[in-house]
Amino acid sequence: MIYQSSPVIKKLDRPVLSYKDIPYKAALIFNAGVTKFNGRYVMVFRNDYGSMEEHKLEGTNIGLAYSDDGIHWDVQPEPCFVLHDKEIHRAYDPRLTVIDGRVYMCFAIDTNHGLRGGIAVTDDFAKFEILSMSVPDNRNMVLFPEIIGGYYVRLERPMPIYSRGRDRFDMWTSCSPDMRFWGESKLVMGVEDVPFANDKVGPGAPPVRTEKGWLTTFHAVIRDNDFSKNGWEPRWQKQYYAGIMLLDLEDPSKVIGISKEPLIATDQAWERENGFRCDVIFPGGMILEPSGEVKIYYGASDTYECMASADVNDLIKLCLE
Ligand code: BMA
Repeated sequence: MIYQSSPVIKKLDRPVLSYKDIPYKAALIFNAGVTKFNGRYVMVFRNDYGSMEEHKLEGTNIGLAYSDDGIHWDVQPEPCFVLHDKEIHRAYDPRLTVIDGRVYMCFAIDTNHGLRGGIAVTDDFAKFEILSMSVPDNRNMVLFPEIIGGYYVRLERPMPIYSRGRDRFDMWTSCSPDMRFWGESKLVMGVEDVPFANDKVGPGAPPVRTEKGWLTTFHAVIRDNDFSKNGWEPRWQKQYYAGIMLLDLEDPSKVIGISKEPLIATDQAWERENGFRCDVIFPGGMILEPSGEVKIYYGASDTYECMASADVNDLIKLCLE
């Protein structure tokens, strides 16, 4: 990768979850959502199942795991969420936010008529009620954990065609009185605002409240036509980094500060080698512990789920420098 992880980041010496930990058919385990619920850590993770050896994928489901420390995970015997019918191919990249004691899950959906973003609610991870599904060309939705100014608020990444044939996707907010009807959309951050992106920027993990503002990760993508084979596919020309930013507590469409350099890059062997798409960091979970430690969960190379930690004040400093 062009950049390295920030010195404030401490990575674990192994992924927190990989296909070897899954008691059912599994291959690529990544892009998980994580939260604390009823006294435990909960993770929902993307499982693109198939054969690691043959580099063949057959389908996608969303698995469930619990943990007492956020590091060692107890994977449940069955996937917890699958969407598949004549219209819908799959749901993936789940994000979790607890609001008023209920767990909301945002996810991306591939359909015959485009990519959509969905929101479901659950109280037990056994039954999910789908509350909304967007029109096509929007995804990477994450919900704020509080009602702000009377509304639920989400970050999202629509996929407009203004860039004429090239990806150039930016981060937006929308709000809703009921999780079903979404509007009042505002641009939060464009690709041009991030020094380590030339292709797209989008939400990462659901934001956490700090005294200085909403602290939130994002993904930032550099595309370079000179990059060639780097993973299972003949060509993979993008590098995905995690960045960190602060948003205004009362109006989260207002940016207070954005890190000038990436927060997390791939630098460990299991993040860089033999992955489906190497050089991809995709943050999806963030937990602020009472001690000030921030646990950040991210998919690495679209193959493993990993965790890193940092001190909340160091993260805030990176946004304000
Ligand atoms: C994005 C999404 C993510 C994935 C990333 C890198 O567009 O599909 O699920 O991690 O690409 O492949």
